[in-house]
Amino acid sequence: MFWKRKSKAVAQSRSSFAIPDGQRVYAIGDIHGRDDLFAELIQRIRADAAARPVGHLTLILLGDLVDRGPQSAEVVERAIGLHHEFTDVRLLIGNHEECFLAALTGDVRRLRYFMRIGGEATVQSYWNSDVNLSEASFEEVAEILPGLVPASHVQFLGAGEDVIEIGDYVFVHAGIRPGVPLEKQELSDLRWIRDDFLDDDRDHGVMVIHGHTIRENVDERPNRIGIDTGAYDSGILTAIVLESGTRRYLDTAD
Ligand SMILES: [Mn+2]
Repeated sequence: MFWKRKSKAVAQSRSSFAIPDGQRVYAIGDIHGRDDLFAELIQRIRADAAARPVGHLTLILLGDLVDRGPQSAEVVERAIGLHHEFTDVRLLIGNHEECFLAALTGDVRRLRYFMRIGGEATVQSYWNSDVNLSEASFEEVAEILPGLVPASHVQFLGAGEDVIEIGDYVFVHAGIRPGVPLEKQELSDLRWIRDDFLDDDRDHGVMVIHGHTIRENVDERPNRIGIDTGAYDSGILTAIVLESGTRRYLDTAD
């Protein structure tokens, strides 16, 4: 009779993996310098949390806050401030944080590599110097950059974790080496692994939530869920929401 706008249903799937009752986890994928999307997704999480009060809320950043997008410094600043609003904020160190921190040691070779994989945008976002960045040599950037990045940012990123376990879920930046116990995983795998993890369909005993590898849509498999939807380029930043045995997603689309 009346035209009725179809309300956006909250797709929620039940699974055999669960987190303890009374808790909710929001885990956010690779942000890569898109503070606009980060702010938007936090707003959606804020609204979601207000509409559905819960005993304990954990907010996890899956890593790769910096590089590629234009606002890396702003993203890190926003991430640091989240604890004012959310009591339990946890950060995983991504491969891009690893390279950023390495570049801040003044090592020219590491700076060069960092800038090659997307760090140039990060350097730009922190660059507040009389020296013109486009005319600066790698040696000059390696020397100047450490003085331009606030100590609070270095400390925050450096204090990130490598593995987070909650209930039947494990959160890592890139993935895990299949068949290797969690406590024996190598940092290079946790932060960098791709096909050896992505193509492996064995049961890990836990559900692995990861970022790092871009897919157009959430990549839901029986043993892992990838939520890096390529925000810096696609404009879609995704969060997975876990509660008891259910999971759903929030993103910055439409
Ligand atoms: Mn990434």
